[in-house]
Amino acid sequence: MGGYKVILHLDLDAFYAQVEHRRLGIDRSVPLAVQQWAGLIAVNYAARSRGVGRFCDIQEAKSRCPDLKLVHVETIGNTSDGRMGGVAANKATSKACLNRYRSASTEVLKAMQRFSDVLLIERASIDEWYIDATALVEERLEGVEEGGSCSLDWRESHVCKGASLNASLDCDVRLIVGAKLCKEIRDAVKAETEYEMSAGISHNKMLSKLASAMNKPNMQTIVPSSAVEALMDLDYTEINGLGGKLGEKLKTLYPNLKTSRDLQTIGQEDLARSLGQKTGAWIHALCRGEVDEPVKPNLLPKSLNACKSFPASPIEQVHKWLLILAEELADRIEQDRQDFARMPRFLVLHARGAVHFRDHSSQSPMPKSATRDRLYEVGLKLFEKIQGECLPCSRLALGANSFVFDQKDMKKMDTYFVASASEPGNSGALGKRKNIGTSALVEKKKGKAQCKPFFAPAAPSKQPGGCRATESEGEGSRDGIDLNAVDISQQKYILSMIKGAQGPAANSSASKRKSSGGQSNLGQFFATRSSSQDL
Ligand code: DCP
Repeated sequence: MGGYKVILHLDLDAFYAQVEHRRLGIDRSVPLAVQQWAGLIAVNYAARSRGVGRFCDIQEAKSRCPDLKLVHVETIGNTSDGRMGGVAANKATSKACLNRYRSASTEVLKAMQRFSDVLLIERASIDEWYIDATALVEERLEGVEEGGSCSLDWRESHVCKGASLNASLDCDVRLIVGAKLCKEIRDAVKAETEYEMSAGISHNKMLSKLASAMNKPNMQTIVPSSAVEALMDLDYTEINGLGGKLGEKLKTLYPNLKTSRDLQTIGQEDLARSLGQKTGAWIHALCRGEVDEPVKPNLLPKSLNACKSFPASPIEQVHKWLLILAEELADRIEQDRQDFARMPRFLVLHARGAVHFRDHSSQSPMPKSATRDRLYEVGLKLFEKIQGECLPCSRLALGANSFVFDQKDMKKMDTYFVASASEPGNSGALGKRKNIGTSALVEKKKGKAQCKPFFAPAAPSKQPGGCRATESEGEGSRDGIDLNAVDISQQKYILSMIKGAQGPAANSSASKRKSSGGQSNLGQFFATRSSSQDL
């Protein structure tokens, strides 16, 4: 790697609260919080300024802010006609459903992709994304060299406290251009979806993530390389990847060390001895702000899950929950099929026995038609296999995984890439992206001051500490779903498919899409497969 990457981290502000503001037409100045059972899971900034926080209980929140508007997350359960539907929030009989927020997240992604197909986007969670904007920044700078113009005005961004930008440094110029681009992306998202996001602009993912949280809400912050040394004096558990088990392990190993600067005093060999080569090298770089992890395009969930935790329950209750989960999963599989023209190959049931609190699972091929009733039928058989260890039961999850794309669609994808790669100026895998290395640009500007590029090892493939939880699944769990890293060609393909997607009003919820009967081209395409191709 050479030159200076420009990495953006975009994070929706008080995400679920914004979704509810838009859905219910409530002005943003009204203090609002989203509730799940007895807890608050999202608090808007108007409420935060009145002392309401996510960890307040409802009573305390109401006493601090009597005009607080509380909105419960959507809950689903069996209705009198035996179908799933919106029902009153009752933890004993209904479950939380996050479809609203998933749809909103997809809308934001689509808006970002419509902005430019040169951007490499990695979904970090339901409301945050990393974007590698290096190519687009270089393109803009090339335009300047060819006689065009490019604003070097960064007044719309904050600069990390205590730091300043130097427009004669190649690295800072790239961040300034990246910041302009970032503002344009945020404006495009706002115009299309009404949602506001904060953002961080820096040379790597960890720094841009730290930056995006510095001036919330609806602001963006640049962290230039000159700021890194001073910045890396923070509580190391605030760094993405060190907040979980790995952070705990570090605390046990080095009880006196508190900040990332403290961690810098440990030699790489010592870290490697205690934590293994890869993790040791990664932490050594991380605590210096120098980790260079690629932005990995990953638009597709690796699995779809519906889950519910409940008090220790006998088999009749388990069956009742299984039916609800089957309907939710069937809905998600159908939505996913419409969005991505793929079908899962396996159905997996996880159940937790209430005696030993151990999880057991059982899996089978996905039924040919993934309707609620078929998923329920197969789910019952899967539960039978493990019920000896799982009754009474306290948690149930029904999931779908191992996706296959429609064969014809894969062919379409090949054709798309051949065509795309042969367009003049295209570099093949990246389609329209011009093949401009940053080093070439640096070459041309030899006279200018240079600053240190970020060379460092990539993260260990599985970070023991795990990063911040991704998407809430079901009952407020923050375990999140694993995201499937897809290669550039798949990302490009998906991108080409969703480019023509409808605007926000048309796809603001799964149910709306259903009721309008509006299947995407891909949905129809997949639906017309011959039955021999069915799973
Ligand atoms: N969420 C949840 N359970 C939690 C925390 C969050 O269900 N324990 C949901 C609600 C949030 C969304 O995830 O709106 C995103 O979480 P963030 O931590 O990013 O927080 P917000 O987006 O709400 O606020 P901020 O502006 O501080 O990022």
